[in-house]
Amino acid sequence: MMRISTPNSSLSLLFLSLNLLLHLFASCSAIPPPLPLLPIPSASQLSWQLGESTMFLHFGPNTFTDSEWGTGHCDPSIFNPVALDPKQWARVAKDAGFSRLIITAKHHDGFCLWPSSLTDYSVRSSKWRNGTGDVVSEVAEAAKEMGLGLGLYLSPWDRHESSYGRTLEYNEFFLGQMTELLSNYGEIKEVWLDGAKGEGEKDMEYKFEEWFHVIHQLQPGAVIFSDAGPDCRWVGDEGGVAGSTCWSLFNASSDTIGHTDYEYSSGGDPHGHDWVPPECDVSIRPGWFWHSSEHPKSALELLDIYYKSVGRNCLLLLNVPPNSSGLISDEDVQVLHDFMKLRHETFSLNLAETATITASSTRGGLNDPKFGPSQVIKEGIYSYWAPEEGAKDGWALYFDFGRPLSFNVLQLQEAIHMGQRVIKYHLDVQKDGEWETIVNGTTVGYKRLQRFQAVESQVLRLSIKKSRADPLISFLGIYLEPPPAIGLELLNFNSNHQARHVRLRDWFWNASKASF
Ligand code: FUL
Repeated sequence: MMRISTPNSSLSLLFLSLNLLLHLFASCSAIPPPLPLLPIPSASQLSWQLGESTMFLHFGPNTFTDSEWGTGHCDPSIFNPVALDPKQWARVAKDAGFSRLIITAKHHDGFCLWPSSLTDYSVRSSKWRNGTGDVVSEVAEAAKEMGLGLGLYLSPWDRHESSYGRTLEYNEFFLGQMTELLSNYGEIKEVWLDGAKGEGEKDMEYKFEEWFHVIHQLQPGAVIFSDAGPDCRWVGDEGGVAGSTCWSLFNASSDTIGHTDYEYSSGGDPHGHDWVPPECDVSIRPGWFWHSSEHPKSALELLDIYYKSVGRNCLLLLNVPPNSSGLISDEDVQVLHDFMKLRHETFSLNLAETATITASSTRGGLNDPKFGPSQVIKEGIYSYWAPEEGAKDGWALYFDFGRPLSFNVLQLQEAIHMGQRVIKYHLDVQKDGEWETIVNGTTVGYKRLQRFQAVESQVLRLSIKKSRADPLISFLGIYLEPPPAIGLELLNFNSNHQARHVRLRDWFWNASKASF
């Protein structure tokens, strides 16, 4: 009996252990990420957005003629930046946190900053380096050295070229110039195309579709900017301000280049079928080109623009025009330095980092840290908190700082590689055991920044009320923006100036609160 039963019981023991192993294996195996929600960004759109800000460089004959829209008929010999130093431009950009540079290879006047073989209206006909120079090449080299991406603006409107107005001929000319630029200067990260055209200009059709295909063929990693995409869109104003609700979703076919619908562009479209995130272009100075009589905005103004562009799911394209010597002026460099400092003062300490974080539910349960609530304090979009699939009891994250803390800035980010989802949320503090809402918000997208009156609290709740699908929150930051930081410009000013700047500071402080 014993001999017979032994193999049987060892067999059942084996089955039992196998079963247990299988069970253990099943409960240990990781849960996969949820499905993305279309549309989602392409790899080049993602790297563009993660870069956050690009320095725009308007430079050309206008820099020397004190004009904004050159006629296209000024003598090319006027272009002579004797101290031209694109390495200085790239250094300034790098120090100020920009990830890319975009140079006006050709503005509306038609003058080319590279020696194009298709026209003689270029650096080749200028006095600069006796016609042997190439600004685009120097910028490309400087950007590469500094680890910055390079973008090019090639204006469709050309006031010099005689074929302008004859559709076929001009489109061939334009695409020929584009091909030169995209073939000879290494990797190009962005091609910038606008729809500007002066009143009474010759009527002609730009073959945008053909241009877009050739650009993507020659530079597969480049994003194309225009009023309506295909890869990123104009936000609709030149003040650097996006709508406070701002979707990367968009219907590119609903917009026409040169005829932007401001409401549609600044807010995007929650039902859009295309991923076309917005870009906010704005100049540090009143004009796009450098003029000796103009001065840069203050660091405070730039900070406000930053909150309303990068902080509203956009890329900030800040124009810093080199002067007629070929350098970025000291006063612009100083403002950019202060702007960087202001951001650093606020964003270098995330108060949420040491908090105890819990969530209404977690995908895969609490034993799987991959989608757990603590993911939201890791920088970047690729680690994120995901709620349990189809959770019925709402979506919320709770933070306990362990002691009361003061704060006045919220940063939220979504895992946008999985699609833009959040439609409505609020941030609450606990007062005497009751929740009190301090911030209401709509879209998040790549990054949402919100300033509010400073509050003190030990406990916080982020409640997501509406979302296109399970919200995937990749980052939550809680900061204290020190009001006196805004007084940076007080340094080195006499008392009259000080009074003006204190007033300015208070105005900004109040205005920025009022706008949320
Ligand atoms: C516009 C142009 O007309 C301005 O001169 C400037 O280049 C701005 C960035 O784009 O369309």
